[in-house]
Amino acid sequence: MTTFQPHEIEELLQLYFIMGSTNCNTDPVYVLEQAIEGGITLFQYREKGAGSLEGLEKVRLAEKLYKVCKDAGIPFIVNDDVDLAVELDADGVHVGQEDAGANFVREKTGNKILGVSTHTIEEAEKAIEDGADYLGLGPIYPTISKDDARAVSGLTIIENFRKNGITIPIVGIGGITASNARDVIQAGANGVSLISAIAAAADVKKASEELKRAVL
Ligand code: 3NM
Repeated sequence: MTTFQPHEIEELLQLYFIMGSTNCNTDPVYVLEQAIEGGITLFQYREKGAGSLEGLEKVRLAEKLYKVCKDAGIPFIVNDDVDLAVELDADGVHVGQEDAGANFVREKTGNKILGVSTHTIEEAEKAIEDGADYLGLGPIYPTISKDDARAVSGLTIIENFRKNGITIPIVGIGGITASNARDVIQAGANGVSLISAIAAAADVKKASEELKRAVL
């Protein structure tokens, strides 16, 4: 695990790739390697949804993906599974409002990166109080990658958070592609996080490169 300063976390969020085995059309290890070659800045292992791996299989894939990230110098974040993050000594954890409370996660994970999905200013203020390093806001656009996604928020949620004095790093999520990524940044986000625009692309490396150009 590497410890990051706030300004470093802000930069890491620029092109934040999220993926688990069910999001890939081919070997997840290869998908991640290609995404890294294409220029992603941060990776989150998110093993969720129908057909997702469990138990030892989940841990084994996490270990492989963690090694790919380590070798490439890309920080590795675990979605939701605090025990897995601790076991791997991952660089961070991301939790939603339905997962373990951010204060509990902060206590269990020390100074790992802590990301929290929030939908209202109140949730954001609580997350910040609990020690969040960045906030995830979404779904900005319609998404097919999250079964229980909330109603689409549009770019206004990002603008509203900024207007209401939320200054910590923000990453937009949900339906983000190379065509709309720039708008998300212009609305006030520090970066974009996405699954399908990279994981389901016919050419993962090329898709990542296009996204990188869009957010630079
Ligand atoms: N969280 P895609 S939307 C994991 O709204 C996730 O909090 C969301 O996948 C939220 O880039 C989402 O394929 C899925 O739309 C993002």
